[in-house]
Amino acid sequence: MKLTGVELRRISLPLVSPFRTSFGTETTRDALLVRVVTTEAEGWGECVAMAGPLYSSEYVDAAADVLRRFFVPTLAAVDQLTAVGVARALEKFHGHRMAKAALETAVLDAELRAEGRPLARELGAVHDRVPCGVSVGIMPSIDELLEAVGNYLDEGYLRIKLKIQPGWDIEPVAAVREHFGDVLLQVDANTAYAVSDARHLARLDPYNLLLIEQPLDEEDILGHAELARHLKTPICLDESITSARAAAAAISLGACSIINVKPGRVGGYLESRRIHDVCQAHGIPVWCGGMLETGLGRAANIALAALPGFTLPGDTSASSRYYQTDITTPFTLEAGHLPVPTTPGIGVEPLEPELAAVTTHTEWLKL
Ligand code: NPG
Repeated sequence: MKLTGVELRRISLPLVSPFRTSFGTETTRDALLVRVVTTEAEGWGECVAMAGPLYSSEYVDAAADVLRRFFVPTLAAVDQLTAVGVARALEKFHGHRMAKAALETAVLDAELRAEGRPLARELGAVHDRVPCGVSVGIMPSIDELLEAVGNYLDEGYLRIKLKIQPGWDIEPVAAVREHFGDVLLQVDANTAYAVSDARHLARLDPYNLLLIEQPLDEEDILGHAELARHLKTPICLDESITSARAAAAAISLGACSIINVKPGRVGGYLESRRIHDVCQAHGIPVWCGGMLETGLGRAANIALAALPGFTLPGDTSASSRYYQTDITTPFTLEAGHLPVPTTPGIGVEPLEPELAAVTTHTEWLKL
């Protein structure tokens, strides 16, 4: 397979409701899609970088720039291009994992389409549907939070994740527990706390949470290990886990007992599978995170979430949780689950009119 052209497409989709976290409020998803054209087939990838470097150091304009200036020209020079060869070809470039993931996914999609193989089969999926959770942002009031959680539970979501930050933590958790009984519940701090908050965070212990996600800074592995000694609530890492090597180190240092796998954060689906394998070998449960993906990214995430070690519901919600109109055939929840795509590649394609309606810029990279 040889790369013959690459399209970078910027899209802007309004969210059905604002999504507030400790690092900011999103009202629109400005995403970057990558379409590769090869001698064998075409493929799509979605870059999950956000508009600003607030969740991590990556941001969407930088992703487009590094793809255009470095990654695409490097891949264009590879004669026998394969999906597994993408990471090797781009290894000399440091970081930019979200950009690498988008490009690798597009090449993987093209390769699997050419061979007629679905991504789920390729990764080693064992389920044909996956259980879904939903991530609930920081709300203006407890009443609004309870209303939002109630609506999601009515829709069938099997697990609730609450975003927390100092000043919005014990009270919302207590309110949701009191109101909705023993629903599967977890919290996500997105690095908003310090080790010195250990005693405060231990006040979450009585609420029987599945996990607390990324309480401390992404580089503070030892801090998480220290915090784990003070909390009964299991610690899950997200931002800190950028590779299978990072996962192995965090596990052996006792920094986490659960890991959130986000393909964009770790450089793609192939590295995600390696993290899954490392975790499975250590008896560490994993679950699939989300970054407000469109149907394109969602389809591939669902394939990953169907691997055997993904034993907790993921942030793999239905299209309607994010967007009025998705750019693919919408994913709809059935009894709290989403179906794993079964057709070749990532198993979905953008719908032309829907994609055109949200496209803000298209750039064709000549090779
Ligand atoms: O359902 O896609 C989703 C959102 C899940 O909470 C979610 N994502 O920190 O995990 C996170 C958070 C996020 C959203 C991170 C957007 C970065 C960008």
